[in-house]
Amino acid sequence: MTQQARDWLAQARRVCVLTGAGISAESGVPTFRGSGGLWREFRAEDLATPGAFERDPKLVWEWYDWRRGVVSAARPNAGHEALAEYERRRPDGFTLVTQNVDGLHERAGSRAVERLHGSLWRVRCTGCGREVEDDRAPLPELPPRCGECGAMLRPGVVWFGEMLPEAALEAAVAAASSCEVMLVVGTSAVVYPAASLAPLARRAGARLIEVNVEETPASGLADVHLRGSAGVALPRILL
Ligand code: BJW
Ligand code: ZN
Repeated sequence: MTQQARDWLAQARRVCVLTGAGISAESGVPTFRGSGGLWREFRAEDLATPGAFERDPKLVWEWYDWRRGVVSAARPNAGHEALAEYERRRPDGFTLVTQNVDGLHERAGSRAVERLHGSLWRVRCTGCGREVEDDRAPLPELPPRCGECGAMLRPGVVWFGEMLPEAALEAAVAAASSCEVMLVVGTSAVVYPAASLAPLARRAGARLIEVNVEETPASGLADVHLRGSAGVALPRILL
């Protein structure tokens, strides 16, 4: 199985990778679902919504501020690094699509990253719409306020019911529908439209490789399912 995946990844001219929270688990960043997927008594579905932010912006910001702290103390792991090294060796025809907002792919050196769900490190004004980078953790005041107009800021991420950034989604769909090999890593494959990318690639004729510690709805579609951690499996199949 591992050898088959290695051969496909070594030979393909166009490769698309989709990552989820599981790739950052070995960096100590909690996933959303499964064990360790809770913050206090809340699930992601309780907090990652516009309604939750309207009801209790301070609570939602406390969650993001906590996560920003966890990620700023974390480092990219062998899985992030293997993807960055693979891209350095063959930069043409490579697209890394991530649902993650932690920035660990970028910190590992990945270049062609399409972020479907925004970034923990961007904040957007709910008043004037200005969006800026802010890497302070913890933030000095919760909820933080806009330096221009004084309105409340919100995290620069995509919540349930919100549209994904159009350019990133278009690039992801283009990469998934034209790749020869799609590698799906550390995602529960239940959140749309990201979850539709693997079936799309499969329908367009791509080989599908899944790396996950568990079975997911994408496992049934996969030509090769490597059941194990990303930090161990990715260096083996990519380098
Ligand atoms: C390891 C490992 C190790 C662990 N190694 N593996 C079609 C059908 C049904 C519903 C919809 C649909 N289209 C749209 C929807 C609605 C909704 C949706 O998908 N709902 C479903 C949950 C039912 N989607 C949306 O609302 C999206 N917007 C949209 O579609 O707009 C248009 C529209 C609007 C309204 C109606 C219809 C259309 C937006 C989705 C935004 C998701 N946002 C979040 C939060 C981002 C900000 C933040 O981080 O706080 O994104 S939710 C959360 O889930 C986060 C993640 O990116 C996302 C996916 O999670 P992921 O990455 O898969 O993590 P986990 O924890 O679920 O899984 C970890 C995996 O790793 C597990 O499998 C482990 O086994 C594995 N693992 N350790 C390898 N070491
Ligand atoms: Zn403002």
